[in-house]
Amino acid sequence: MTDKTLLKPRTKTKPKTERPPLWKVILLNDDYTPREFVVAVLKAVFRMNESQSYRVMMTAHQKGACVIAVYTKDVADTKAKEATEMGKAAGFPLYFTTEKEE
Ligand code: TYC
Repeated sequence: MTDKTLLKPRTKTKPKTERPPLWKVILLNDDYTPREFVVAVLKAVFRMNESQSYRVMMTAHQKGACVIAVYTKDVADTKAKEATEMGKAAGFPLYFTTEKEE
């Protein structure tokens, strides 16, 4: 083997790994769902602690909506549906939606 061969620059570049697009789960305010119930759903479905879920609930309460977290589309859809169903099962209009993150 010659030196020339050994000194040949490496031109191979590492291909960038594509990241999947992320989807936001958004909590919408309503006038009927009790605050404690919203907090309980956030804890159960989104694995938040008491203070995190209280802050998210109050933000939605005061501003109309609050982004909870971002996930891949499947996970975001499943969690939004599951959380909305918990409200529905208890007779509340609690609503969670999803939106693609740009
Ligand atoms: N606005 C509700 C009330 O006053 C509480 C609430 C907060 C409901 C956030 C939904 O996303 C929500 N009882």
